[in-house]
Amino acid sequence: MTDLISTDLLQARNLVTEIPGPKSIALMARRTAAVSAGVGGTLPVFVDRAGGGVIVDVDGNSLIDLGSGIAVTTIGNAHPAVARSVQRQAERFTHTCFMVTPYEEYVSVCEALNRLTPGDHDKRSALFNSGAEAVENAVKIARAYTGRQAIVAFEHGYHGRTNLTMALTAKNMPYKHSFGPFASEIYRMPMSYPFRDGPHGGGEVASWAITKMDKEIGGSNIAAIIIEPIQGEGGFIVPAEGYLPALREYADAHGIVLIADEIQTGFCRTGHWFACEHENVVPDLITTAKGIADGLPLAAVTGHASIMDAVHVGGLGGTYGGNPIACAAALAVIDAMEQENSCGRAREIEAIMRARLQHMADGHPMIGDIRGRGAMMAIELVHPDTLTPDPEATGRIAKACHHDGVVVLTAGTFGNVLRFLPPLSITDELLHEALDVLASNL
Ligand code: PLZ
Repeated sequence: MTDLISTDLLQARNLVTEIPGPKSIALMARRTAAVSAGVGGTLPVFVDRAGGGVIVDVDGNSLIDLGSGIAVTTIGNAHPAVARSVQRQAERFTHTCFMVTPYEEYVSVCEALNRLTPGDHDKRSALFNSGAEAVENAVKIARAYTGRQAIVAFEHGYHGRTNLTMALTAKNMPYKHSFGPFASEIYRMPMSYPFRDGPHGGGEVASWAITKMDKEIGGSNIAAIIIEPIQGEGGFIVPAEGYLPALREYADAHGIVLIADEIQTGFCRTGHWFACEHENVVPDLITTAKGIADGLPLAAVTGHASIMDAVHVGGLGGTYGGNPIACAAALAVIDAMEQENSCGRAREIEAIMRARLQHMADGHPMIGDIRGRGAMMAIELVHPDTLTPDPEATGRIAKACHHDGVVVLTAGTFGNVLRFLPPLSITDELLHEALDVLASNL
């Protein structure tokens, strides 16, 4: 683990002021005066540096990072290989626009995506700037290929904040409220949610979703089914075994493009390169972003050559899509993930977290469910012995962890899920310490 972290960044939780400290408070006042109030905020501290398993704020407080910037800095923030690759690229050229004068780095990222994503069929990729933009393009591609319009999304799903992706996203607050009208031809289907459906609910939910698709839309009108193999913002909902394969089967039977949105789950986060591998589901298209480039803005759509090439020439693009610096970062990330066995590390983290969370649940009946895969784990908080969500306790515990120097995030349709997305570069010691802090705040 020699080259994973800048060596001068102490890997310890260390609070030298109250959270937030005076410098963060002063910056927060400037933020309030300068930044739109519409931009939300989780922690009141401003960052100076980050790497390994810590975020150091401007007051010198070192916080343990269980958020990875929402599943982005998977191999570790400011990973030295990424920093070097970005610097080298920035010195050569920062931008030409791939559509005007192309460059090798874009092609290399596409080659890597075509190789690493599930399925050994002939594939093509296209690069974009954000997750939402990749999702929008996947929908455009599926519509062009099928000549159909209807898009199926799911309860609790999250796909972004642009107009089309807001329509695909399930939750009103804060994502959609007052922002309509939304794009048409989007249909929302029941999602398998084992904690709430009961242990045998998976098959029933799948057949109900399929019946509804068939009766309410008609299979031959559906261009695409888009699903997160593990729902991220929705609360790390892992569908019951068999649910995703049932959708795959229905899509095959009706010529529907199955899109796996792996923007949050992709790139070793769940212990495989992509979460649909846990159930051997091969999607037709896959959207990626976040973990692909350690924080540089990059996203992609990858899939069957026949689908990806169905779009007319010039139909896909954008000024910055596949920016050379972002591509240089992605190539360093992919190389590091292969060399460092990141998928294996995600599984180690899962083993540690699952055991610790289970132990906490044994003593705290408010923990109704422990779920997730790899370094993507969560607990769902309810009023003891019921399914009634407890978002107040969730918010209170998250705040207490922040105050004690641990970055945790919340999620879920009901706001009652604490989710943990540590960078894979976190040490076991720091991970345990963060979990100690969590346990002390339950
Ligand atoms: N699809 C599965 O998780 C982004 C959202 C943070 P962008 N999730 C974090 C917030 O509150 O805005 C996400 C995702 C899945 C699509 C997206 C959208 O990716 O890069 O944020 O556009």
